[in-house]
Amino acid sequence: MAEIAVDYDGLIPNNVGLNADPRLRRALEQWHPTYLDWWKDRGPDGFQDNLVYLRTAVGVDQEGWAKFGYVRMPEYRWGILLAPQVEGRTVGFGAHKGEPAWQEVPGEYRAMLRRLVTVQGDTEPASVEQQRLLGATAPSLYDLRNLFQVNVEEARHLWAMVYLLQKYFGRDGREEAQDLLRRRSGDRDTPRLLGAFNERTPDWLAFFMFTFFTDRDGKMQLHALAQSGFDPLSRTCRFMLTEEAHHMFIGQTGVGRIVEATCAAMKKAGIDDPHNIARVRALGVIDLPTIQKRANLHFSLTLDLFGSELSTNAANAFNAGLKGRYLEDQIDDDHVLSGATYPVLRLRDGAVVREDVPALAALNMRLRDDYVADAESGVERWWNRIIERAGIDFRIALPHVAFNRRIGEFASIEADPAGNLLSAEEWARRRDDFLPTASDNAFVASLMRPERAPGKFAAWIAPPRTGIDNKPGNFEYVKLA
Ligand code: BYC
Repeated sequence: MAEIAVDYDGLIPNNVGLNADPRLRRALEQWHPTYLDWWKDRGPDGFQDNLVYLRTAVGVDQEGWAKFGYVRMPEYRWGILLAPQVEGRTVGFGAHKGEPAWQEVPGEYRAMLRRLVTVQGDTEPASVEQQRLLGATAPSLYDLRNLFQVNVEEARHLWAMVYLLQKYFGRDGREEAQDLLRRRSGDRDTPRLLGAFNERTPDWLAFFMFTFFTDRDGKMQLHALAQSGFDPLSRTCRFMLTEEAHHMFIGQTGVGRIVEATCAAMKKAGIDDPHNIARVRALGVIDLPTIQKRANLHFSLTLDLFGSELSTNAANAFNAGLKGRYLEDQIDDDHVLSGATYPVLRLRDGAVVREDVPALAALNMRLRDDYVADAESGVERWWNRIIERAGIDFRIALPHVAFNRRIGEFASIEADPAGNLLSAEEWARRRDDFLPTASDNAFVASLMRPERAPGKFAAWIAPPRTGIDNKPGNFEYVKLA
């Protein structure tokens, strides 16, 4: 099948042939004004009239898919872009393995597929809402621009899911698309669908932790959906992953730069003990134990996004060929998993034990294990290496999966970061050693003052190694005038 070239001229840039599909175009054009109202109301607070140096997707080739330039955010070209169709692609796993990939929704799986697309779609605007107040306290123009880049691209990911809903799910798809703009992160009556997307992102440390940990869940889930036998979903997610990589880069370098500023200030002041929190804070940088507590919080909140240890939803989605495993097409097995088992951590008689369970039921945990390995390697390579190089005796470590959980097996118990089970009293007594306290958060908040001169950075965060699009250090990423 010939590829449809990217149409960049119309209201909605796309490579899905929107001009030849008037019904879909009308549905999207009707959705657009409500979307813009949502963006103005719940998107970044302020800065809507400022020129921001953003990248915009203009193609789907590996090379040269984006261009950089100054745009006002409401004028950003949110487009619908799918990765190129793979000739002769087949369903790669489950009961339909080997059959041609679906170009239309398979009737028997309609509800399940709509649910997956809706849940994925719901997270995208949720994250924009969570981050909407951060612009006021950006530690530099570089960071301000990165925040807005993440925001416009998460909003484009909303467009990507809305396209699928409106193109393939008729009337109820259009209703779901409206509801995606109606729910609100943290709202008591109409909250977002998944727990972590109703939490606050109150400061820049939270933003960087979120983009490191929670966007990485996005990466894993998008990879699993990119394996889908429903080809339009697969192609959509493959292109979204191209953008997602930069969001995680912002998180890992963001926390890395905070760690770097802390280590440099400690060395300069001759402080060897990272646990001397009062002295470190007096230098105007964030102490490493507080960074560890924030990592404990964001990691455990994000683990909840993988669902329960044993899940029939996950087994059904796999059997149906709708949601695969991470890098399914590179795994060497039968891709059906009928007799296979997988080891899962469970709670048995008050103890955490590893138990072999049917692999189909354990797919959420398999994806979560891949996630944990990916996050762990990021922590080592980006954060701990910086601390090590500074010669400071401290390591950031990810907590045990039983720590601070609200979903699944461990929601009913308390555990310390090493995975030792604690009584409710002991948890209450020691909680503040593990998770950020009100006074930790107040200290971080006290540092959040905007730095708006080009090339200048707040003292608690080091400048990046290189600029965006190779721009020089004093580049004006956001024109504030
Ligand atoms: N909060 O069978 P179970 C991203 C519900 S992030 C509330 O274990 P399942 C991004 C569950 O819905 C990636 N409810 O779960 C990142 C189910 O309800 P029903 C987003 C929860 O279905 C940063 C029941 O509990 N994409 O892209 O196997 C910025 C039983 O659960 C939660 C996806 O998640 C929770 N945490 O797995 C921007 C992919 N967990 O059906 C964007 C699409 C579970 O009984 N979603 N429940 O009413 C999915 O694949 C699955 O829905 C989940 C849950 C993995 C989320």
